[in-house]
Amino acid sequence: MPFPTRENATYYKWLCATEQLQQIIKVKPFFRLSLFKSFSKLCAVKAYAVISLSALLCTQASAQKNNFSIDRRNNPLKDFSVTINKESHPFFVDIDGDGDYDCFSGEYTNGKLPKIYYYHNEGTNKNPFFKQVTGADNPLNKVAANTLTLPYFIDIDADGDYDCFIGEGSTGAILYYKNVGTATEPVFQKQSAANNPLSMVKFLASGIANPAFADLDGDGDYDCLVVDEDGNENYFKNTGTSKEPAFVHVANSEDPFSALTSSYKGTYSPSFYDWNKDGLTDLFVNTTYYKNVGTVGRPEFVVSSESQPFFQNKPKAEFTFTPLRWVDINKDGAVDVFQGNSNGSFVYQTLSSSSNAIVASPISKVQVLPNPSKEEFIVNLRTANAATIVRVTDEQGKIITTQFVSGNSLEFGKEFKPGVYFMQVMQNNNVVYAQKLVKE
Ligand SMILES: [Ca+2]
Ligand SMILES: [Ca+2]
Ligand SMILES: [Ca+2]
Ligand SMILES: [Ca+2]
Repeated sequence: MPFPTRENATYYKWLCATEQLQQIIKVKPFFRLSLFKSFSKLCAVKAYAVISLSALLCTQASAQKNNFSIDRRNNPLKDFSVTINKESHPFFVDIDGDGDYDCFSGEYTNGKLPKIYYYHNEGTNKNPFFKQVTGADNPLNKVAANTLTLPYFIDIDADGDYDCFIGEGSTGAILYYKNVGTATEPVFQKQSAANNPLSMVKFLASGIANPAFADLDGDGDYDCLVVDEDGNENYFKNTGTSKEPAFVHVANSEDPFSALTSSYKGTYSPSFYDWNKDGLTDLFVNTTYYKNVGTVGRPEFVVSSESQPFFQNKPKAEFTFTPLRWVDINKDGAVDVFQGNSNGSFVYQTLSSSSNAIVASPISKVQVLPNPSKEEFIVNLRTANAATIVRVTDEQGKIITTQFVSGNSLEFGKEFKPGVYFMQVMQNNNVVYAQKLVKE
């Protein structure tokens, strides 16, 4: 029997067995069942209950383990480094829509023209196997940028394919390469300033623009944080729509990053990831964890030691821009992190426990079936009330759907693209349950 977790079959067998027993009791008096049937039903419930309870306890206990360690042996990019051998800047995205992460990397070239490297995943989402693709088969082969490339992929115009922003060195600008191809066959086209929603970013004095995107105000479009080389954190709020972004530099009390500004020079690299799975995206600056203690519409980031993750790799040198790249590269349910490195290689860190499972305030009466799903997800909520909301975000925290639950169950997700999603059940603006969903 596989080791049971909340997300595998055993747990649901228990739920199903309990359900069946309740149905049987409801529709006919229990004594009418044969002695054998009653006994076997009770045994099934008991067995799965014991297994599931221990699974829950194990999950809870192992979720306390927050140590990442460098895993050289299983590093799927261990054989690669950027050619210039200075500062790799990886980003993971399923650029060909086949369900596994592919990797692009920028580099630092100290004056020469930096490239974007493409490592195509020819393995699977469970067994990644990267192969470098060069020449015209690399969709970002023709990128022209100054001295440093920091690629960041996001579907900024909500047309179903990933577009690419590139933080550039020297000018401190952000270039925009729109994907004019498709979700399976990308074609990137550099956009003029007039068509680049972040053309106002020009940190000339600093010479670096290091972007990270997340929906920070919960209105369904991506907002952007850009950190410059001096450690200034600049908030660009998206005042447009998910299809037509319009970024506005916000530097007043509405800026959730104003208190985090630091004059420390060098290695400030932001990434967003909902580490504690409470439905609010958290911020990492390099490896420092800033927990989001705000609300969906108004984030507030504070340094937190509660459930803080620890990393083995820390940026060593100044001027090394190594944001954490959060991906579950082998779909084992635990998030992995990649970072660039000052020698051009890629650092891979995994959780020492394989269960960064989603256990934020678990309530026992939520059931999602099937998961993984090829079609829709059905969530059963026996504690739903009029104010129960199911919200689904993508891995970058962008809200994909928000739905009120009428009755005790809800069907959604048929139109989701293959990938990983997070479902949050919210009551009175609090996340009362969170679970990872996998669409196949
Ligand atoms: Ca892929
Ligand atoms: Ca797009
Ligand atoms: Ca937004
Ligand atoms: Ca969070």
